[in-house]
Amino acid sequence: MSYLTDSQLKFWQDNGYVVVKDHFTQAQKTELIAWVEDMESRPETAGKWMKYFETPSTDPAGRQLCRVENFLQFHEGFDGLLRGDKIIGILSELMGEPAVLFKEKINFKLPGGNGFLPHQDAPAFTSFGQTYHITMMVSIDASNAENGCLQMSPGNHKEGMLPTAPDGTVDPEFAETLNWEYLETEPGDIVFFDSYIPHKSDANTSNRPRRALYITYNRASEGSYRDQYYEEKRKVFPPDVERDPNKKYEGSGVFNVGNPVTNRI
Ligand SMILES: O=C(O)CCC(=O)C(=O)O
Repeated sequence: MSYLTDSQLKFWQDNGYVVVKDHFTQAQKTELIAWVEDMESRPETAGKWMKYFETPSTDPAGRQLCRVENFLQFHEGFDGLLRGDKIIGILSELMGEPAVLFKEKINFKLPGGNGFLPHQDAPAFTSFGQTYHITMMVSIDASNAENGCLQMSPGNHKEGMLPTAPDGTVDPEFAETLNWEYLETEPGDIVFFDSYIPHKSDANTSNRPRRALYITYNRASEGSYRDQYYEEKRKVFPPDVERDPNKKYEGSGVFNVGNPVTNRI
């Protein structure tokens, strides 16, 4: 069974990403907003979903939610959808073999939320020996240049690891030489992208949230490491609520590549 058209599959091969427009029904889109708002409103709780915060560009003293991770085991709806047959089927078609969910997050990018430096995801996902991932971005709100939509460098997924800065992002001078395209989306659109495609985004300068799911999958043949990933992340880069005030959390390394989470030590 094929979920994607030949032209979508060709675009994927050539560019390292593909957009599936308006994948969800209106009822599903409404439900997705309610699920995202449910996760947003849940209190910071040690040992459960992981909430991360940033300092918004509009308020140097502010603390603003930028991300929730590790929530599938606490949310039946998200779990059923993101590990369900249809989504896994599409990911498996893109992978060319069975896929398994690796990790999940919601990026909130609320007004004033910061952008992401140019990066490839691959260096952040190598801890368990996996060699390849695909991330599915589900647009909850419309995204555009003003609110910090994704920007892709099409075709450069074929170049392997690009010159990298010490923080794991693409070397800034090299990044300047790449071709970048804004990828504007509507609610319910899906963008699938390869773990080697360079991407980045700007800050949200609008007065409305730019919320999106980022769900990452790997080849099932390379193992199922979601639980270990979050176990390790809790140790190395825990959410604020789990931080020991006497401990230093420097070297968040692969758990904080190119993203705006404030490292509150
Ligand atoms: O949410 C964004 O603007 C970009 C997210 C991103 O690049 C990432 O999570 O790797």
